Amino acid sequence: MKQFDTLTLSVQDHALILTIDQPKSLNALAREVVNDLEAFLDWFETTGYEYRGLVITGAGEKSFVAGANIVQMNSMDEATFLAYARQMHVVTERFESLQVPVIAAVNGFALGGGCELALACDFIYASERASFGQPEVNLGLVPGFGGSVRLPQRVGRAMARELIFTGRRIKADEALRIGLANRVTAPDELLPAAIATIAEIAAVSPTAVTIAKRAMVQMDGLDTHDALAREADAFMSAFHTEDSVEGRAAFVEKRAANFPGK
Ligand code: CO8
Repeated sequence: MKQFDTLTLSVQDHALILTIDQPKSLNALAREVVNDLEAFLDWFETTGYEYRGLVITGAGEKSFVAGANIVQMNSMDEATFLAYARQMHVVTERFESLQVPVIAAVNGFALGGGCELALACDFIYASERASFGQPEVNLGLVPGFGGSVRLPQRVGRAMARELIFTGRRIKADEALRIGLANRVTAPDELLPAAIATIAEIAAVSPTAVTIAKRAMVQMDGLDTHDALAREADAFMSAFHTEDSVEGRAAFVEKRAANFPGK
């Protein structure tokens, strides 16, 4: 298994688990972490597709990711600061574009850049200990790793504005209520729940999941008419796959499908 200084990888069933492993700084996104996330994506995009899903979590019991590294930020010149933000834009877009589903398993603080990393995942499961927020306004800052864009997409314009303008931290139950998290679990059940969902996904057609994901990413921001045209393209490309031929034949023959994955 590939090794990184600030990340650890492990495998459970069909899931690859990526742990941001800097618990002393509550897994804040130091430049070294962001560089490792890029290197991880380089590796995963070329060799990782044997896994049917990726789970991102944070090391320790306290934090998922406590945001950008504020200490490092203070010593950055303007060009470096901008490069840091743009690098995380690229990283979050690459996570969003992976061919397999990505679940954020939020085990503790998901603040600022941590909430933004979770928002770049397909969906979020939260432990009862999780909390979320965009506290940048407390630092005289605004979200810089995509929160202004993805938080309204997830929870709606008005709720996103309230959270960003107040910098308020919300608990897991409220994150569930506003649609930020899909599910809340006991801390010990968090990873098993994410792994179980990836096992469910592993039982269906891999090509269909990839086509559905790609189409839904491309639809973000399109109007209904253009998005429906995109859905028709996606449907037709799925219809012609070997997985679809097998899936439809298996239904007619009343047997379980054995998807070839193409
Ligand atoms: N950066 C660096 N170090 C951090 C961070 C962080 N974001 N968060 C925590 N740490 C460090 C602390 O400094 C402390 O280190 P040390 O032990 O050496 O003093 C250690 O982690 C433990 O933290 P605390 O002692 O503060 O733990 P508490 O349990 O008392 O508090 C909190 C936990 C509430 C999470 C608190 O640490 C906190 O408020 N952290 C900052 C959260 C925050 O504001 N995050 C948003 C940052 S801004 C951002 O993410 C914007 C993204 C876009 C940037 C664009 C760049 C161009």
